[in-house]
Amino acid sequence: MTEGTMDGPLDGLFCRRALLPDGWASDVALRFDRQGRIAAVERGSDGAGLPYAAGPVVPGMANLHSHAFQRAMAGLAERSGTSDDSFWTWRETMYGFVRRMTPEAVEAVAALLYMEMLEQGYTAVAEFHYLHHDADGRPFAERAEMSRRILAAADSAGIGLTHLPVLYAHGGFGGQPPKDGQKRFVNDVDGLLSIVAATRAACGDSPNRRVGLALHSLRAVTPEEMRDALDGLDALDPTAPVHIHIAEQTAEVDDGLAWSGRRPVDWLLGNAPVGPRWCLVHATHVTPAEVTALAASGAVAGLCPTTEANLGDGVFPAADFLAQGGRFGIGSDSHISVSAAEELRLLEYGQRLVHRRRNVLAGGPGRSIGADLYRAALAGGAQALGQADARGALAPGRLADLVVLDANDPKLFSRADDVLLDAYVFAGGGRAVRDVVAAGRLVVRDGRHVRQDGITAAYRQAVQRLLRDS
Ligand code: NGQ
Ligand code: ZN
Repeated sequence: MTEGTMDGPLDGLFCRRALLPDGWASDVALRFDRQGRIAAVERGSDGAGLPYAAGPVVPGMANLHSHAFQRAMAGLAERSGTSDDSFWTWRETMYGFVRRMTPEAVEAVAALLYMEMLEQGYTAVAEFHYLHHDADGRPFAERAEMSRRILAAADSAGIGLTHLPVLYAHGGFGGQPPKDGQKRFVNDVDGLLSIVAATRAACGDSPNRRVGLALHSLRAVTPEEMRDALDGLDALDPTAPVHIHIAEQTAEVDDGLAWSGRRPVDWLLGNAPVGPRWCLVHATHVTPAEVTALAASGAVAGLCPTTEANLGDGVFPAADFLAQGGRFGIGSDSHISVSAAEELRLLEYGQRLVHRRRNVLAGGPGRSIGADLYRAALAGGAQALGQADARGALAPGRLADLVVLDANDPKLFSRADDVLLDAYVFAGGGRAVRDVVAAGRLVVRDGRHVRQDGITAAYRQAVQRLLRDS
């Protein structure tokens, strides 16, 4: 960003080059309204009176899957425990860690995370929020206390938020009782719906906030609870997004088969109104028939390649899914890595390793993989956040969420347009993010969040306390 207002809402931005819905365009003036939306897009403008973007401008990415508190344990579960460390032993570590989280810590950790997301090209996040209660598993005096902390963190970082209070009622398929490590997560349907309602009230009518609901997994809810929760959500907002963890681990698929005779994705598609409102997170283990049915449903596949690699999940058959018109978006989930470029890169690399080919996920011959993946994840991410028409594109009526790339970064230098996006995704990464505007506000300038010092200091304090009290 060059001249112009640096703080507070911007009136707009002049872009020498910008990625618009119909392709790259030159000399684009974006004008913003007071709510942080794009009011007008003028091509061939002279940019008079507007601040100039210091590099090529692309829409900001939505991060469709986050457990914010897990940011504070990133890197603490990378030490071999037994000879058979797995997703399930990682989960025990996570349960141990979650015991120490206070509302203050959740807010400080989430604020740092959301700041990092902005610095790494994400302008909005869907928070899959299941840490509801105090350390003894008792609801806080205000049941939505933890959700409010997430909202406060999003406000202080200035990121867009779709908040998804999670229904977590059981410890395994068939209504098994929750385990001790899960007690902070547990609500009945009414308890959860009251958190959804309170969070909706707290968000007011901000276009930069959305509230939906998540079902933790088919392990954690019975079919009756699922139906009741969806009915309750529909009564509040029949278009609100619905997310679920679905088939991340082979043991989960085996348990699902033992429970119902059907695999998790197959069961869900047969027993729930899965459609474009839905996001199926980690649909990793799917048969070709499930891939076809999932693509046809219009739901978004929520892919979190760095976490799925970190946890040893497996590889989602992305090539088959995309070939059938499947929609996807990306999430940083456990936040072992927080980088939009890295998720897209690993998504493609997983397919290259499996298929032993290059350039697997391109939309057709001669197309740029990085640019195709970026565009697809913009659309899928916005849809998963319940904001298909409100985010993900530089167009009138959409939120003014955008990333100014650093064309002088050596990895991007002398590349343009889609080739520049390839360089960003495969070679440049987060260092190539220069300035970020979220809902019309400049939140990252020259690679640094405008509130970096205060947010980082609060995080340091919170983490020191967390680790000291362990
Ligand atoms: C979670 N995370 O809820 O944080 C899960 C692990 C579970 C991922 N699936 C716990 N990556 O699925 O039971
Ligand atoms: Zn998750």
